[in-house]
Amino acid sequence: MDFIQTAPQLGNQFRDDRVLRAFLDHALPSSVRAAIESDLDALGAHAAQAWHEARERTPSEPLLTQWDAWGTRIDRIETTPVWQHGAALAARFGLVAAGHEPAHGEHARTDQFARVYLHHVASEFHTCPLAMSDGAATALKASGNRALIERALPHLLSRDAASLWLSGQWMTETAGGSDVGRTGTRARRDGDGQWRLYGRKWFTSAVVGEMALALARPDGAHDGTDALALFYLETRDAAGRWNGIRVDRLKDKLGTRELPTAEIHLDGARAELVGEAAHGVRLIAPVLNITRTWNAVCALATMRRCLALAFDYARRRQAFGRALLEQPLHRATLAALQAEFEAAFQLVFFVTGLLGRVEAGAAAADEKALLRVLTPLAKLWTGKLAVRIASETCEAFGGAGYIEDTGIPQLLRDAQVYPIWEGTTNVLALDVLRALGTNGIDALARAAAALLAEAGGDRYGIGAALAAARDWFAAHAVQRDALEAGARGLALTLARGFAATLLARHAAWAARTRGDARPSAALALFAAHGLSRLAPPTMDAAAVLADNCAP
Ligand code: MFK
Repeated sequence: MDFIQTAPQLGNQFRDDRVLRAFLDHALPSSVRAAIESDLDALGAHAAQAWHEARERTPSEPLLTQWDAWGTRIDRIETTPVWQHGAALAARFGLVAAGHEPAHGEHARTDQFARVYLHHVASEFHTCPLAMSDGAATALKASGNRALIERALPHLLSRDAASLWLSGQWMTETAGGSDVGRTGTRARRDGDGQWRLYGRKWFTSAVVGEMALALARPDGAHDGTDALALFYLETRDAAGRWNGIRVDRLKDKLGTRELPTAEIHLDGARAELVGEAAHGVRLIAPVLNITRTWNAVCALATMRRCLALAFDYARRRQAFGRALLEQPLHRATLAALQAEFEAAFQLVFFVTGLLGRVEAGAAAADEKALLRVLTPLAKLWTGKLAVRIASETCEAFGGAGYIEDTGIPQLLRDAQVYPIWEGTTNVLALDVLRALGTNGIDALARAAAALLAEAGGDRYGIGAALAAARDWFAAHAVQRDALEAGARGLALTLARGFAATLLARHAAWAARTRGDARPSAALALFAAHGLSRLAPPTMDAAAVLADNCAP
């Protein structure tokens, strides 16, 4: 009989997640921790079950049918079975609502994002429209538009699947991808004073949702970002007919294939202004920051799934006379990835805690500035890290990691969306510059110093790495091109350095309260791979190499 390798197994993804459990023990009051335990346990069980069930069925993808048999345009999108069950799970576990409910005060966002983190991989990226719905609820609250708040929030934050709404965030166009200021969609008032939208949106991930927030340029407004206005629209009328929306096609994507991302035309869609008839990017910024937080949490969830599978497999798989996990090089490889994950985990969940404090009105001014800068830092670093860990996971499985029905390649294909969605790494690095310039760099330095004091010392030169980044920022502040050219290195250094301060604090707590040496070991490994990613001066060399096509 030929040898048959046993497949990797996943246990309850809450019970098995030492890092999540210890973080929640550390960060939450015991009453909140106890109140959410059973929901997290159920989500952890569902995550494992969904993984194993997915291995046993043929993958399915959404389907767009544009015309019925008699020639009527219908634009019907059938979603996958997992998506059809998505609203029920989202409502039952409050995947959006928990972040907005007052029961757990400033801990609401930590509770919510622990749920999202456990559910994400099992959801087939149903978390994408949930993220945008959360962003829309947050932006509408911030707008103060009472009519829209009363109309949409009870649906967006519903715990009843029958009344739960999903929202889209319709920004991206053919000319305006990152440069949203090039938006071509027009907004025009008809004879009744009703705003109507006309134009093409090139990536709409939630056209199956009930509403959307969309940017458009009111007729007569000038070019550029600040003249754009933010509009609210519902996708269908009371009879279920499309509201002036045509679905041109679903995108053929590298990953996230269960997510029906569409190209659409707006052809007189009825819409309401959210605020003034300008400054729409400022009004939609809460959506950006919330979805970037979701992006970071979901990237973290992919890393955790990869590591859970890779470690389990390394215990099962024998090579050269012993389990892979007993092989020094394989063990060192996985441990280094685990260390990166543990540092990233501390950063992302620190951001969720800070968001909860800011929204609950419990935060000082410094904490608001810190949240503004840590949000893009967490998003950009975890996006890159998820791809790296997913790629290493494929390799850790050898040939099996390249075979579709193991489920491993999909983790890599899906992970590649994290650095792209919601702003690429470079766009986010430039956003970090925006945030650093408005008190962010000082807030970050003060917070890092306080965290290192709590950690009881700085054995790995974390303070020095952050100080060097701060000096680099100050030295380049007036050389805009040099500042931008080095922005990615600066951002990665700040993300790694600040994550290290958080991991140091957590490691000191874990050692003191439960004699757990693993977070300290993670910190040592993380720091050993270097905290600084500051770019050496490369402006001139980059300019020369830009001409690399000439013979
Ligand atoms: C499972 C994972 C969950 C995630 C799912 C998400 C799926 C969503 C799919 C998508 O929709 S992806 C499309 C996402 N597109 C982007 O993220 C756009 C990328 N481009 C940017 O982020 C640009 O930086 C931006 C368009 C926001 C601004 O570019 P500009 O034209 O240079 O604008 P400007 O003048 O710098 O900023 C305009 C205003 O917004 C300024 O405020 P004021 O009007 O008061 O001066 C900025 O300070 C403010 N602003 C910009 N970014 C901000 C912000 N405010 C707060 N937070 C921010 N992040």
